[in-house]
Amino acid sequence: MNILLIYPKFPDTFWSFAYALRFIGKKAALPPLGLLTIAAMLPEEWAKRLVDLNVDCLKDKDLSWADMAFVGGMVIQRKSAQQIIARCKASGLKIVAGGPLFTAEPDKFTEVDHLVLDEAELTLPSFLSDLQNGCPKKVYRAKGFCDLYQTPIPLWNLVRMKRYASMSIQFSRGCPFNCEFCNVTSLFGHRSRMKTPQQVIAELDHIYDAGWRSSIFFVDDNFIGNKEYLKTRLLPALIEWRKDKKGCVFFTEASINLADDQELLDMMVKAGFDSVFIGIESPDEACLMECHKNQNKNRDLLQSVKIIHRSGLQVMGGFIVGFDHDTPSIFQRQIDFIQKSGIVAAMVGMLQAPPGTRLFDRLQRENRVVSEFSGDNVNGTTNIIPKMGLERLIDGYRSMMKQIYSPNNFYPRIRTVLGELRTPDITIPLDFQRFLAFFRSGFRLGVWGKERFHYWYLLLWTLIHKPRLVSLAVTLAIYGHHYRRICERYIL
Ligand code: B12
Repeated sequence: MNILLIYPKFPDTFWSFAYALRFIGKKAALPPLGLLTIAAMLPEEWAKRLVDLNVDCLKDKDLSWADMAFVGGMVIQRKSAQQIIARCKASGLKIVAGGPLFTAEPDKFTEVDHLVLDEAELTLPSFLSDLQNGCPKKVYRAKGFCDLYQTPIPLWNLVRMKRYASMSIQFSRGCPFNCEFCNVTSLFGHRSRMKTPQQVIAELDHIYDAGWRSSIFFVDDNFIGNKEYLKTRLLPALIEWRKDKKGCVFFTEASINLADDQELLDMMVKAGFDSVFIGIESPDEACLMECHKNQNKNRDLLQSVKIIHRSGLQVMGGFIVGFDHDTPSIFQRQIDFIQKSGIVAAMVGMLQAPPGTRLFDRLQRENRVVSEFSGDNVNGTTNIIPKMGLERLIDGYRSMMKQIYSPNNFYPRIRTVLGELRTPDITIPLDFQRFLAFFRSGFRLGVWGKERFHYWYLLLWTLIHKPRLVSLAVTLAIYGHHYRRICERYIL
């Protein structure tokens, strides 16, 4: 059997980092970990090829080589997935599809031969055995969630690592919290299901042995879902692992209660983590109450961010406007919070209701869900009727985006975070690509860019105050360029 694994193209969005990747000569941010994991679950004797449309083209000769196509992806890749399916159909190829897009919208893909949905650890074995017996079904669904002990090491040899900015590893799935707008608990459950430290180390060894020294994303829904296990099992193993290793800086996603545990923060930094994405959502207590973001309530959110920065982790933050309790003053309050926090990568979205969330159910009961969920919560659209009125929300959102990414606000935030961050001991070795990125940014931002004054002032400031963070300063300046371009093209 020849299996072609195909990953659809992402549109340009805040998260694609398309405009930033050009500086470092990379084509995509991350490899398709879901498909690589699936590949490892298929019979060893089957030949496998991966075509990730974010770094490759899908050629006719790939299609004619294959006996079957396996397609994965998320809702935001819907359009590209539909095109891939049409091409596979036209060349008479049987299609197996799974992953978040198809699990969320199976009814929209009637032309797919086999929809192997939910977690593949639970559904793929039945499909494979039915296939062997000559009676594969159209749809495979699972009840409940799998045990991650069964998850194999992704087939990393299918990927050309050099084309990506980061590699990825999944330690856990699920989140103990229950935010109203988030679909993580319905997709992955309330309990954090974890791999053993041995599994994680084996995955890291594969990536390291393939020559990778740059960043690695722990793609967990909430990395600190089980703090005890982290402190006693995983982090000690990671600290031990990196003793004889170079580079490989980690980043992940976690909840704000990370700030309450200094021991955990110190261990994460020692293990090589340098940044963390956190859902801050809103500085307004009534909004946090409304969306059941209990972990963010009754705390000084600014102070929590500062604690994390001072411990050595840069905070990237998610923010939402358009809650029922939001009044027009929210936009300025969010801007003030973001500026004071020094959160450079501030991903601000308008409240959206993804199907499967409690928010979706509530707003549907109130007849306030008006269109399909776009799959992207940072694109200046929403599928709901906001209480403050759609026009007012869009206007406020646009003006907020314009302000937070304008060089006048963006560059001071970089200086705030650099000033607060504890200088890391573990860094990515400087390679030719990153060296080149420095010159490209000097030219693009420092000569051509409207921000040229801010750019050189930042470099000078960093050289004086935090010389070991110059490379981070350049990286953050490049992010700013990406955010501004996306804003200009799609939001403003
Ligand atoms: C890493 C990640 C990203 C990376 C993408 C990297 C990449 N190249 O894929 C980044 C950071 C760029 C990203 C961005 C976004 N993401 Co994202 N992301 C994740 C995250 C945290 C991990 C994905 C992962 O690697 N999982 C590990 C693998 C092993 O799991 P998996 O992919 O689900 O695969 C399993 C099954 O789904 C299945 N499977 C997968 N593929 C296939 C294929 C076949 C044929 C079969 C049979 C089975 C199968 O088997 C696997 C093993 O069980 C998930 C949350 C999560 N826990 O999965 C969200 C998630 C996928 N992201 C999501 C979203 C919404 C986004 C954004 C749109 C965010 C936003 N701002 O709105 C952006 C859009 C991206 C863009 N470029 O514009 C949603 C998708 C929802 C959906 N139904 O589509 C998720 C589920 C998070 C959530 N809470 O809802 N994301």
